Amino acid sequence: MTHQSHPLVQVGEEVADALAEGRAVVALESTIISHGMPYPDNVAMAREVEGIVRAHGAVPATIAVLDGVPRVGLDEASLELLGSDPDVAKLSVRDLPLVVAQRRHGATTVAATMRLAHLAGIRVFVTGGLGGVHRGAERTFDVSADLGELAVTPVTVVSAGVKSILDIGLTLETLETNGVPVLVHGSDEFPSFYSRSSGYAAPSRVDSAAEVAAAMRVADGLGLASGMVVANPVPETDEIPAAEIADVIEQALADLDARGTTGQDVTPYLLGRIVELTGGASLRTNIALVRDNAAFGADVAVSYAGR
Ligand code: PSU
Ligand code: MN
Repeated sequence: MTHQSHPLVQVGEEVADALAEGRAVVALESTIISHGMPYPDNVAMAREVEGIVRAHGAVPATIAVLDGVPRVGLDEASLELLGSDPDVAKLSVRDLPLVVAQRRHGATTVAATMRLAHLAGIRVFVTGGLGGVHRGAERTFDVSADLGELAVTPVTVVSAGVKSILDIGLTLETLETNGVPVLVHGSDEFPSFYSRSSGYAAPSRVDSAAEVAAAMRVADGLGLASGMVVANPVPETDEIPAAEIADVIEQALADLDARGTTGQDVTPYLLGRIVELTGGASLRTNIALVRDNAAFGADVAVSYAGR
């Protein structure tokens, strides 16, 4: 059975019950499954992350559009479909109207997942990496819709920061302009996904899930429209040092240029190319950091729910 908190959004029963009782719920995105990792590691990751969220006392709510229905909370068969069907579209906010109207499948990006999570009443969302301002954006204008969504939707997004396929400095500036708090967990440096360092200082630092939840409550009290970025650096044992990944990223960007790939295909191409160039090492790091984010994000959701 499913529930409808919004006429267009179907919330699974377990998630709906948890929300109705004020228990902790963690939203999870699906572009990371369909367009961020290869099959079958992607499906295994999606299942495992749901388990970690549960082990930390929260209910997982993976979000996607299936047959044109925005769904919050998916079963195993849906995760398998998202991970293996090549016809699943990458779906950002601007794609929602047509994909829903045409009754197609879509895997939601950070931006679209935030929007649907908010419609369902979910406050905490865990992912791997955020989209941001691409390198060379002064030429291409390629700025992820994730940043626009963070400006207008009050959902806390836990990630391992921003990959250096992006311009990290310009991404942080844009978040500041848009009034989005950026809290780094347990570090004075903003992390760059594969690496704990980025060369950019943490805009602010927290050392516990309770501190994040306290900031969220104040944001609620002030009626802030924006979301919040929580950057959780990859565990030391899993990181690829910045100096090591830098050449790989330069190569991936050069290959992107040579192919002339633009638009929504840019990020999936770069993620896939980096996995190839590192012989799978980047995928292991990617999975490890999502696990760690799921644990911390669930702790944040539990702390926030226990207010
Ligand atoms: N960054 C990653 N892994 C990802 C993505 C970004 O390290 O899987 C995905 C997320 O779904 C994010 C989207 O919202 O890519 C951003 O795409 P774009 O740059 O086209 O906005
Ligand atoms: Mn883009």
